[in-house]
Amino acid sequence: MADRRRFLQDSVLASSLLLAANRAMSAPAASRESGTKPRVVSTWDFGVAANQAAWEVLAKNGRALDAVEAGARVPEADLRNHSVGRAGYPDRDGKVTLDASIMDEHGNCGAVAAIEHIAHPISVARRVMEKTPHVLLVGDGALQFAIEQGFPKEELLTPESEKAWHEWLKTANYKPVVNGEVKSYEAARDGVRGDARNHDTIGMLALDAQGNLSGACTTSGMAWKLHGRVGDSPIVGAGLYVDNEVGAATSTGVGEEVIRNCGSFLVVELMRQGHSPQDACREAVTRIIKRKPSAMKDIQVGFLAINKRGEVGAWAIQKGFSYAVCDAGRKDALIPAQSSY
Ligand code: SD4
Repeated sequence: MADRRRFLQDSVLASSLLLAANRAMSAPAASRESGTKPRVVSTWDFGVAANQAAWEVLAKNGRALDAVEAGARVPEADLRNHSVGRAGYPDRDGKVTLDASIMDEHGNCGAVAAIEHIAHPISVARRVMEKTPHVLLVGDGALQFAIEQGFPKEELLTPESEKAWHEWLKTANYKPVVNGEVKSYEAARDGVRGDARNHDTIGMLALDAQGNLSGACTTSGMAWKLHGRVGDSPIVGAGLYVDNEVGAATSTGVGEEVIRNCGSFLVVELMRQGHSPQDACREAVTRIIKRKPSAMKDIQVGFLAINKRGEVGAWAIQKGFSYAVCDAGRKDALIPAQSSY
């Protein structure tokens, strides 16, 4: 049974990668290398739908900050997605805890970590940025703030996620799985139940018509994590960083490795030194690999970056990471990222 399930999952992965490759091949080469504005980019295949919501803001000369918030809310509300927002897989105690961060063109930033019962943590992160003198609120304090701000307190654990958690409890074996996002999301979309491999994040970066950059990152983090575990996504400089003079970067994958290396900050600093977005992402991945080369076969980390000119690049440790690009020329490009292995 387990073998059959694995076979199905691998088949789904193979077809989704093929689809991604085909779509990428039909995308104009210019959409990857040459800069343009406005433009929005985001991680993984569900980034395509998220980008559409962001584009509605950008196309009306809206602000990049509004665009990334609108875009990030799409997977947060998507019940097929078990790794962002509502329906996210819980921690090992059965609690859905969410992480999110947002950053604007002025260097303002806000974040929430391990927040429960709030379906749109990205919007709470924005309130932290705009309504408090702080950058990061966590746990109960973040929930209390969200409720004070008028966000509804909700049950985020769906029956499907709860069932998956009970399945996981049978072995209670915690191990992050490379590219769990693709397998589970595609499986969910095709009506096959997702499984314990799920973990994932949307990181979104936008350059608006005024030439300003903003970014957003939101996730339920690693499925079956220890209660209280916080990943890279709400840590400014790790899962997200924006410098309006240079560019912006975001990450997905095993957050511990990204935090250790100040990943997104590093990518932006490398762009400041003259690296293209893709080279900057590759160098940041290389640093991660160098620290623990022997562990890398089981780890995925992917970076996505955009510079001030609107040029885009990405790099991952393993094959399988993809990113979505949306601009006036092409709204639904999904591009397989290059990888070190
Ligand atoms: C985390 N980086 O919590 C997130 C999870 C993720 O693909 O992106 N997984 O560590």
